[in-house]
Amino acid sequence: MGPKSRAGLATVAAHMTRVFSGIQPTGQKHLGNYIGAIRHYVTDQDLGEAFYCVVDLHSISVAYDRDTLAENTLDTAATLLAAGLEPDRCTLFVQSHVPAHSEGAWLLGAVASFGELSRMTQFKDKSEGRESVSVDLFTYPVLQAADILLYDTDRVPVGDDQRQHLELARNIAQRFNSRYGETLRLPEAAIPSTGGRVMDLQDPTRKMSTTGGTPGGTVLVVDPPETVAKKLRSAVTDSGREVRRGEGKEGIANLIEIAAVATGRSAEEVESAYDGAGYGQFKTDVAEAVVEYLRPVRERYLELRADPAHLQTVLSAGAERAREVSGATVTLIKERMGFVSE
Ligand code: AQP
Repeated sequence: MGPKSRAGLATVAAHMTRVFSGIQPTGQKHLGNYIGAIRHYVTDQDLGEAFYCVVDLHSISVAYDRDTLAENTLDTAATLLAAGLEPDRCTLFVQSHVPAHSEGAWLLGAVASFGELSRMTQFKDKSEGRESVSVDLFTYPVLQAADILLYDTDRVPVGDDQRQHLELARNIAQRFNSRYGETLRLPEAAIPSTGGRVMDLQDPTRKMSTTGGTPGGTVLVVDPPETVAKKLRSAVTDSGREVRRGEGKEGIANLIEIAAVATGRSAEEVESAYDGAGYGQFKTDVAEAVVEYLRPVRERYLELRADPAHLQTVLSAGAERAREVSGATVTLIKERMGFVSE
């Protein structure tokens, strides 16, 4: 977007690198969320201006429990703060507190096609075999595009499973710009090369997941240390002995990547360190490394969770800043689309 297209919008006139990512309040977050996304939110806080959103509107696209939605939202916000997000270095907010997201989704829906939404693999996976599928599940990627595009986002730290949705957000922005004039910035997905897709420990052919994973194969960020260790020690591997990635070794490859992240090494360094060591020792060491990796996050999480008033204060300040930025973009989008101004 050229600077001219933003003339008059003081809040976004001086563009600095914008980071945006969203995370669902679907219960406790898991090690995949942490390694694939959350830890990058923390490092990306200082790239420019970062916005992180607990996407509660997304979470109602599948069956959910209204009695736990609010608490789960606070749990997720507390997990992000416990991981190292700092309210004076980033904007943390709840999606439903910022109406521009829903409005933006409706407006951008005008340039999204039924055909492209039908091709989204997440929609296919989550709707398959269900008798009733919500409209929100189908239009989920348009809301996600609005989330991202309303913040003039350059960079979106996400796990590998979000690649297709990010591509769609770029296509929507491109189509909008060619139809209505240069308006929306094209975001880039920032997907980690190690840990971008953490696999389920009991079924390493599928990703660790909140809704589709096995309980024993899903390590929660706030699991007690003994539970974390047990889940990792019982991870399914194969009948071989070599701590190497390769054909038919999905379980070991997954543990190698997890170990690499937890100990700050490359996957190759982990492989060399365990040359000839066998799986037993390796699994014990990975379990210990992950326990230590998550320990400070869990401790801080428990402190934060004991102070809901503090969480609410952080989230209301975040929503205020988010409303300012996203509201300006919605105003511009409407102007470009030809709506009468107030
Ligand atoms: N297994 C994973 N490995 C790496 N990254 C992952 N992410 C999710 N699973 C993995 C990334 O975590 C961020 C938040 O995802 P979300 O908002 O979709 O949260 P969720 O619903 O709890 O995540 P799941 O487990 O993916 O839920 P399901 O499978 O039930 O929909 C995103 O950046 C995502 O890429």
